[in-house]
Amino acid sequence: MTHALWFRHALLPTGWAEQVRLELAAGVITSVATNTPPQPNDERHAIALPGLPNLHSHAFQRGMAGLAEVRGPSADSFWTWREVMYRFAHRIGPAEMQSIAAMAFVEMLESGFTRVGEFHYIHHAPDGTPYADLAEMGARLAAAADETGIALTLLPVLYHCGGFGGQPTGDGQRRFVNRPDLFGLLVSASRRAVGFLPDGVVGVAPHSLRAVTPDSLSLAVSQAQGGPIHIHIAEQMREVEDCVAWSSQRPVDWLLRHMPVNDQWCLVHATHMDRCETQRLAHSGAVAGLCPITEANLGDGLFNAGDFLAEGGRIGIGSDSNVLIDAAGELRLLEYGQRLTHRGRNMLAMDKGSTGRRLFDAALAGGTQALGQKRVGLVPGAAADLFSLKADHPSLVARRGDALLDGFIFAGRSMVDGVWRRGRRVVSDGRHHARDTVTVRFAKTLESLLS
Ligand code: NGQ
Ligand code: ZN
Repeated sequence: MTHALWFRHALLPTGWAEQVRLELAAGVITSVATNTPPQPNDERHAIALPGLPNLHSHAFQRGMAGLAEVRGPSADSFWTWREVMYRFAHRIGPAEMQSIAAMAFVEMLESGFTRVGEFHYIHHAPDGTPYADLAEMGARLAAAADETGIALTLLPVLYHCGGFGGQPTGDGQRRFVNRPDLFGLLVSASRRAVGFLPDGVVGVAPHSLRAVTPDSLSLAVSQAQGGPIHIHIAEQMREVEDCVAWSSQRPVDWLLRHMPVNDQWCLVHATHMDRCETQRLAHSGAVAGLCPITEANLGDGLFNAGDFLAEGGRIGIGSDSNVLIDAAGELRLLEYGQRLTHRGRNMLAMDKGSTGRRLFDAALAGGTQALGQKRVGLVPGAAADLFSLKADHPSLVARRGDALLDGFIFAGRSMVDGVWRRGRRVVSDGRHHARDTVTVRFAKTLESLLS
């Protein structure tokens, strides 16, 4: 079936264009015409942007958003948050996983994300026994993606140590643990689980240098089969210190020396790097997966984005803990963190360029690479994954070109109008078509989990 979308303004890979007509067939863009009037049956909208990739999510954590903001008996930190998170993780069965993930995916689509990378590690039943289908929980993420329409890159996690140097895992980690030599079975089960989704991708995710050994890291990487390889790294100073104590090297330094880090890789957070690590990571071709809202919420520290981008580094954004799902908000906080530390403005823009445009372009390109997509954006051959903005929003009126992106990222809320995934409209007037049913089911799920 062929149909066409027409936009007054659209951001193409070549830049902003006017009166843009996209012809679609079977969910894919077949032609892009500019300076062309709409035809009688075309759907007409104001401003089109390519859908953004959300390169790092733990969907289940959406169910505990706002529930870890109470001070505990000792100094609160990332590590005390992790205890709260583990307790929550232990209550989630397959049905709860699907319900919570669907809620998170609805919100992602409503904010302009059209693909999500699920860094997925709750593999087994609460007592640690594998489900009959090793990838049962991953299959529930795939079902939630199918229900909501978001594109999925599933990243099954290898987790088998509780700290550097092969320390044993704790009881709170029993649902995550797999034998490294059997990790390939989980990856193939994950491929089967995702197989029915249009343009589903499977990669691998050694959880962190804390959770694997050098040998098992190599084993995990060998299962990637050309797909993406994601790892959490250097998020907290304690991890940096423990890594130095174990190897005399900082985490990113260690990884760059011991692994073939290239454009298949995504280093999530990479918050704590010295100058030399920053340069080497930038030159490796890997993506730094930044999650500014979660990194702020967890007290991680600030990524040195200015130096990293100046060295040609690639970045993308992720919603990670899903404490707040907001694509524009991630980009805004990324820039604001730099402004607050360096006491300047327009820190991440190119010379004389728009900050919003730089952030958007970087997150689109980096996220695309990190999630193993081949062709994205408003070009023939790409899936029709895009969103539109409300042209009558007070921060968008009377603007064109990059000023629209600056308005979207810095000056508004609820600006997303429509969202299309593989040409199918899943969000209208800012609301996902399944929002009501997904919300009702999510509320029931939380009633039982929190009671
Ligand atoms: C996670 N999240 O796997 O969900 C982690 C916490 C850990 C973030 N790092 C657990 N943001 O790193 O050990
Ligand atoms: Zn994470």
